[in-house]
Amino acid sequence: MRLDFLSRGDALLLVDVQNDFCPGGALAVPGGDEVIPVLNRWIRAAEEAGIPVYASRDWHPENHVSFTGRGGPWPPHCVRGTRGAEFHPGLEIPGGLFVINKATDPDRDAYSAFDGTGLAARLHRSGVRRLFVGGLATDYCVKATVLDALREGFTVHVITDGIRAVEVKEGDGRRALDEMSEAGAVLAESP
Ligand code: VGL
Ligand code: ZN
Repeated sequence: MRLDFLSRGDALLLVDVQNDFCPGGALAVPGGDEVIPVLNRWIRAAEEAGIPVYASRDWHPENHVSFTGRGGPWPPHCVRGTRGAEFHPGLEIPGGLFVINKATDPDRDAYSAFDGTGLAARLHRSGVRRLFVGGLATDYCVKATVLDALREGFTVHVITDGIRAVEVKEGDGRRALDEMSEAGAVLAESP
């Protein structure tokens, strides 16, 4: 794949490509693992272009407020230090990957990779202006991350073949794409 439009000031941001969001995981996103070969091509392209790769992970304590046991909407998932919280083993993690742990506070959920992580400052400081975003899930953490990135002033490209939706309600994925597009994100399939 030719991705030679990647250049200085760009970064790849992978959202929550973790075992628990893939088939067999605690909060499996339908077809979640299908993003992996797509995102691996982007990782290789980023390495070739010399642009940084960031990867967020949902990193909950075991008593997290989003879990059903505490009245939250989700089954326990991505408990820090467990296999479910690890990046999917098929993801070809590059050397020098920047890892962002999020939703680590037991009493507060955080869908966006920018929420409470210091990511925006880090990206600005590194001279990043444009983000290419893929991962899981379209209608939760990808959407929240993309909307925050736009608010923070980044140009944002959503890799539409590198995301999958939970679809608690049918159409949630489509609606999330519309929302991201209306907010100013560029939606584009991998070339
Ligand atoms: C996510 C539900 C709960 C996500 C995280 O990464 O999209 N979804 N926690
Ligand atoms: Zn979560």
